[in-house]
Amino acid sequence: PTHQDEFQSPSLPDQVAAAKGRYTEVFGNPPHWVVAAPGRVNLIGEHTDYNAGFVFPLAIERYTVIAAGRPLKTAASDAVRVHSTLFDETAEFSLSNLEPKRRDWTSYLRGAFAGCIERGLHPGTLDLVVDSKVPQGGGLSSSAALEVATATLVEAVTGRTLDPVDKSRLAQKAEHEYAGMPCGIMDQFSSALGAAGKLLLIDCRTETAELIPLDDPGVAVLVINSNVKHELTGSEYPERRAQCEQSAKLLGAATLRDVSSEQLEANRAKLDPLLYRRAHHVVGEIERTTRAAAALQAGDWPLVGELMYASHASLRDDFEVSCPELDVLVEAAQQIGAEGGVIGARMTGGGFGGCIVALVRAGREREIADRIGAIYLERTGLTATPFVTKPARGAHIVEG
Ligand code: GAF
Repeated sequence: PTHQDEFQSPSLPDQVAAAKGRYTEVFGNPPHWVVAAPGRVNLIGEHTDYNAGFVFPLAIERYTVIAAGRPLKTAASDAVRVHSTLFDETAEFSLSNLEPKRRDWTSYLRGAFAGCIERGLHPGTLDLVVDSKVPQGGGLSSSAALEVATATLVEAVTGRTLDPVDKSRLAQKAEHEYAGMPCGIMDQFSSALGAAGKLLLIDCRTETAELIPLDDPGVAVLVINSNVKHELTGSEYPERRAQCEQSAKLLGAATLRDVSSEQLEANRAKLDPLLYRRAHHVVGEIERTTRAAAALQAGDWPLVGELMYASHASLRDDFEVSCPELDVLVEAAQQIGAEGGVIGARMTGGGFGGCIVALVRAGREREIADRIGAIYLERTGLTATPFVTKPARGAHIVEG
């Protein structure tokens, strides 16, 4: 089985040892620095970040690790060689010509290096090995993990420290300009600022977060990958973003964060039915997110569950970013229900495939995952990949 089939969290020390081993094989000497940055799963608050709203994610115990060192032979002072264990290939680029328009897997690295250099942190020539346990295309922010890991590596190499919020902005800009994806701040922020045992209630207007413990020993986080990624043109995300901005404008507000449910209803006539549904999702989702954070802190699990299911329904019906496979997974979870140990479930991330996140009763994770997997297989013919995680530590320097 590949790492994507691991139900429990993979060991970070083992991953670090493997990445170092690979570095030595590929480049002929051991690495000097090792850094790690996690993926994330969002508990609730979807498509709210670019509307200046709230999101409520946790970093997951699945890391992108970079091992790095200086080249053995004197290379050009700006040359970077990077070996990917996923693609089993080594690419090269120059720090003096980072080429924002070239789109390939090195975009995330090139974009993050550019942001660091802009801030006066120049790492100089490097050899790198990148190894990731964050499933690709699963909506768990594998790209943010790579951007944030790269910026963290530059901190290690230069001995300087970036403000972590600025680091997430730099990584977000890499995603915009080098990967061509106009994302919000959630994914990079979660990877940079994640904390063990804590959820992050991020206010995307002020770019500040409240750390909220997930410390009920009776509750566990279960993530289930649908293993589908719908091949869309890629225009859906920017299109949703534009529709949100358009609705805010028609409502006379700077952002949808500034619109309450009451205001939206009172001004419904100003929006066509499609824009109304988009705005209805965002305005409702921002409210659900702060309510869910309060309910979680109060240990009101039935309410947290109800808000998660409502979030899913809203993403499916009003925002239209779910897909049949995600709907089947959430329906299966809901069918098993509280009696079967499921607190709540919803799609997580941008949508159109990827994962669902469920809160379940601790001790029943495997049994619940198996039951959902069986229903999923029966209804779609597909195999889902489940795993459990606790909120994980954010990006950090491991060695060097
Ligand atoms: C993607 C984006 F990158 C995030 O910024 C966020 O908008 C999310 O989709 C939807 O909540 O992960």
